[in-house]
Amino acid sequence: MTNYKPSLERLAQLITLLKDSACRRMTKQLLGMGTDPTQIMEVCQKSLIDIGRKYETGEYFIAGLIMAGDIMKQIIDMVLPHVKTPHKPYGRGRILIGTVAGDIHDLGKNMAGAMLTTYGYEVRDLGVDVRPENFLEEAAGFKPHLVGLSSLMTSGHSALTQTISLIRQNVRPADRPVIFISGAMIIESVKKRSGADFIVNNVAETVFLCERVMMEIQSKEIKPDE
Ligand code: B12
Repeated sequence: MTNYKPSLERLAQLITLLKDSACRRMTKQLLGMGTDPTQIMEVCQKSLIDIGRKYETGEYFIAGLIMAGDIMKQIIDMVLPHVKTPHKPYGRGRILIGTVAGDIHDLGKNMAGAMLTTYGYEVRDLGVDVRPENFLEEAAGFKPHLVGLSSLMTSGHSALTQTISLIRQNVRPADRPVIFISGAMIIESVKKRSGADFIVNNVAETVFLCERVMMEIQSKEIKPDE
């Protein structure tokens, strides 16, 4: 078998070809060379989008999606211990996450949740196929600073809207969390319609948004003469 030089491009090809053991080997080599773990995660995300297209065009079947999910999980498990946080987080932010009703995709959510935990956030993950009422119940009890809703299918957009309006209507304004949404089919018009505050497209953006929100909250809590 040809021996390729380890590279992110080659990893992307291997993921798209669903070569699981080669993916593990390549990830190990890349990490050994000091490759930034978030770059590896971005490659995974892009390759999974390609795999999704192959599924759409009939080149891959559902088994391909399942294998892709499995490869992705293995890579995430290898990569996470290598993530270094650049500084102390802005306070210990509380973040509630979950995949909306009718949707069982969880790789992106898990990856984002694990990354935020690594950054020092208190993450409560409600899992997949979460009904709007469950999000509300947890939002009322856990009092998160941020709520992250994952939805990968167009059919999940109404669940996003329902979840957000239920939280907005029932959580008192002082405890109002910042709500962000994420997933393959999320575009600006979905954000507008659902009433979400932000869209995030990848782990780096998610961490950046949470840091920004916590920094703003903290600066309001600290009085100028303290
Ligand atoms: C892997 C996969 C699966 C796996 C999921 C395994 C798992 N444990 O998650 C399995 C095989 C189970 C699956 C099933 C199905 N799938 Co699927 N799947 C995919 C695929 C290829 C990749 C998704 C993925 O994991 N991406 C990688 C992650 C890292 O990216 P991400 O989710 O976008 O997350 C990133 C950011 O958005 C952000 N983020 C994401 N979520 C969150 C959440 C929070 C809280 C935060 C903070 C951040 C954050 O951080 C992440 C990292 O950067 C996509 C293709 C695509 N374009 O996405 C199709 C795709 C989503 N699936 C699709 C479909 C149709 C299905 C099925 C209906 C197929 C079927 N006939 O049964 C079922 C749905 C079952 C259900 N009810 O949910 C369609 C949806 C199309 C549409 N218009 O709605 C897609 C787009 C494929 C396609 N192009 O047709 N699928």
